[in-house]
Amino acid sequence: MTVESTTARKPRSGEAAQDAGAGRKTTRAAAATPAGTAKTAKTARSAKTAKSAGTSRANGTPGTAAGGRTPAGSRSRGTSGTAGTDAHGAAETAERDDELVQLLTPEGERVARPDYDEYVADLTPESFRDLYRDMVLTRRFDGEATQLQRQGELGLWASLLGQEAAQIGSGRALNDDDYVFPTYREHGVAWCRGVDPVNLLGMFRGVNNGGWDPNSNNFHLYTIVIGSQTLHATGYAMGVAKDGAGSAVIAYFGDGASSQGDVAEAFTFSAVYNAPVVFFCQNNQWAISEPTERQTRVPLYQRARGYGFPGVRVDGNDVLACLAVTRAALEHSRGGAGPMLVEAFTYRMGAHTTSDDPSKYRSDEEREAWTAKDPILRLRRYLEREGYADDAFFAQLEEESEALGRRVREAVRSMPDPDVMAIFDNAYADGSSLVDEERRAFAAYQASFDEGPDGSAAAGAGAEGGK
Ligand SMILES: Cc1ncc(C[n+]2csc(CCOP(=O)(O)OP(=O)(O)O)c2C)c(N)n1
Repeated sequence: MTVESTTARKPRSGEAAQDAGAGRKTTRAAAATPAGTAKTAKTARSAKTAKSAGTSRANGTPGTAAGGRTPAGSRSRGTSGTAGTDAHGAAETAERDDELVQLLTPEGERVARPDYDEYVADLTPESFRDLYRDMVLTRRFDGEATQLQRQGELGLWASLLGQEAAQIGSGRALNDDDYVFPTYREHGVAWCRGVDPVNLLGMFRGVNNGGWDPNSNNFHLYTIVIGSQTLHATGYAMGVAKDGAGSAVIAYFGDGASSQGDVAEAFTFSAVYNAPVVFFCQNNQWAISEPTERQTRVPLYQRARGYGFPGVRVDGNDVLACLAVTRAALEHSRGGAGPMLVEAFTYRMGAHTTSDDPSKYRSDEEREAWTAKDPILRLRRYLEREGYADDAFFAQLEEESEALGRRVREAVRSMPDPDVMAIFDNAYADGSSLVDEERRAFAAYQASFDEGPDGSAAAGAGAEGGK
């Protein structure tokens, strides 16, 4: 296998980082430092130093604990869960993990991380409010979709409840020209990319196969086959590198998907081809009913090392840490240093999908413990502690949230049914005689609903016949 050149491409000068505010970009060094981060900003290195520090550690790992401080509240590092153990050990493992990057505690206190602080030193009080707003509206949209499924308006819904920080933090770390390959649960990332949430629902209602143009927002269509999008992302990133585009690609996947062969292949290829791809694993600890510790003997982020690229574990319920770590990882990949794995350690508070019942395999205590670490509550506590948001802000956001809910409900109920024959038109770009035959057979089958057994028009077969 040929290994492509590993010469590091210099980051573009004046490289802009996307601000937490929708669609805006700010040059990180030029942005104001919020009061809340003033003390940590003192330790921030210059942008140039920060960039090299972010990528030049012995193992090339941006900001792993090698040079960083132990996050407050973390305990000494334990051994990893062993496959097949009886207790749900994965959660324990992360809680004891010194390498978990955390910038905000569950109580909303800012924790200093000299190796990552500079990546969020540009955030203003407004940026923090924007991150909060993103998470609240995403949760509202998600809750609305769950209710719509319960009312029979959607066939299925995969809720992101509890994963808002991982998605908004990473989504807001992206530049406009980066490209995203999601799974089926990335509603918060879609929000950050400017995809209209209503468009996410068409596939779940069964009226289309996607609902948005991937190239309009650099956000690929949802992928149901778990893990396969990591290969698509790798191939795309290899193309990006060949084009010298200077952007990065990010592939989202879950802890369960990390057991798929596709993910292993994506890791191998991206490493040897030095592809600018960030693998963002949301470890929500359950692959439907299968807990993480039945799938791995080591924390997932450590797997990257075996493939020859860095991995880092971030507190996935801490939006600030997710933003910082993803920015660092994207800079690493854009800078020509190859792939990187980010494991966002989080928790799926709801069911896997609306057709799942987690009470069959998961304890109430576990969910309650994670409810206390709610990502939205955590940022709200920080906003209040720092005086970044007042009652008027929260009230206005509540109104905005209600309006979004109304818009989503109305839009879903008025989605037109698709033409049932359209599926045949979308099978091949240039058509196929076999599909033509199937189209004819299906049309005849549809028509049979309008006829009685003897071929005469069936009583009561009206306009709805065949639908
Ligand atoms: C290749 C493949 N095998 C099995 C499935 C069925 N399946 C759908 S979701 C899922 C679990 C995925 O868990 P994880 O990757 O942790 O992501 P999560 O849904 O928890 O976000 C499985 C096995 C599938 N969609 N694709």
